[in-house]
Amino acid sequence: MRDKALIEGIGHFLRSIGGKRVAIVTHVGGDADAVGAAYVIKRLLEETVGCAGVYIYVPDETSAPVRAMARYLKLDLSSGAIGEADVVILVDVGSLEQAGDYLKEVMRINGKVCVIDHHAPPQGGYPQGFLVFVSESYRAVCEILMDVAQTMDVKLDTLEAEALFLGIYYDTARLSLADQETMGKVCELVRLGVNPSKSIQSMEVPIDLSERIARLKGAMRMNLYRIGEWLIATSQVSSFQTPVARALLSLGCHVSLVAGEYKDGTVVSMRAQQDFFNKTGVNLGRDVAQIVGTRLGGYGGGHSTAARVYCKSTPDKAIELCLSLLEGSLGERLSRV
Ligand SMILES: [Mn+2]
Repeated sequence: MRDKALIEGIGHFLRSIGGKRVAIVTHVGGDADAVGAAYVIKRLLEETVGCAGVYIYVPDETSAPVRAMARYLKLDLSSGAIGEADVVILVDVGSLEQAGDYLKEVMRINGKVCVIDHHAPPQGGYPQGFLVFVSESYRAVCEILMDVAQTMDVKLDTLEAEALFLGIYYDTARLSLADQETMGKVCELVRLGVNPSKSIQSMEVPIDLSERIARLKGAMRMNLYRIGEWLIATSQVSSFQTPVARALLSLGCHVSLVAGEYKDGTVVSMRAQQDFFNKTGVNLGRDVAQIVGTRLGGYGGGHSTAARVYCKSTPDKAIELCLSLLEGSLGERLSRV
């Protein structure tokens, strides 16, 4: 066990909230680790602790693989307001802004807020009164939950083991970042009934044909710019702007801006590599999307590496403003590549 005190702390906390109504909130969009861990926390609270009701909230839009995982686990993801929760558990969030649209409600909750995470806490820490269980020594929150289940003397069933396996598998970049402890845990999960290829298949959903076309057209129409050591790709498609922005990032640029007409205006989806944010401090939500929204008569926001804006403008004008804001933030001129 990497951090016995942390694990016992979480075990005590979970056992202390019997009879309560609990809302579990993941990071924006969710992923296998966040959803897998949330699922097992929900099961522990319902089956072992005896909570009054446990609901899982994934802020903003979920990706197709995350929806497929939830279906596989027969897990209902809640949408809409959190409402009357006695306890909120933030899972795998990394920072408060990752609670997305739920942040306001979380801050206003008239009860306990707890964080269970393996990301470094935000600069300045979490607000006072939050119960924070964070350890960067874990490769995945799902790995934390495995130790918690053991400490609570709970034997995981096959579906729970699969949920934790998927979280560990994807958060370790398909086990390439796994150390001996992680691999030992994976072996234990296999003993509990996980069939790795079957679990992984459950998340690898085929991409819709229209989304494939959008992604490929997005790549064909790409414009590429360079600012210092950073590459910025822009493109325009009439739908699937967000998957196209993600796809361009996976081709190798550091920042992608993908625009399209939407209703009587324009939408721009933007994505950045984590490395870009870490080294430049440029936050797409705060430094680009919010400002574009304000200046072009719409609204925008999001997070450091994922943001979106709606505005009353043409796609060309919106992208032009995004680029000039990036130039301003980075303090350098861009050039066409
Ligand atoms: Mn994680």
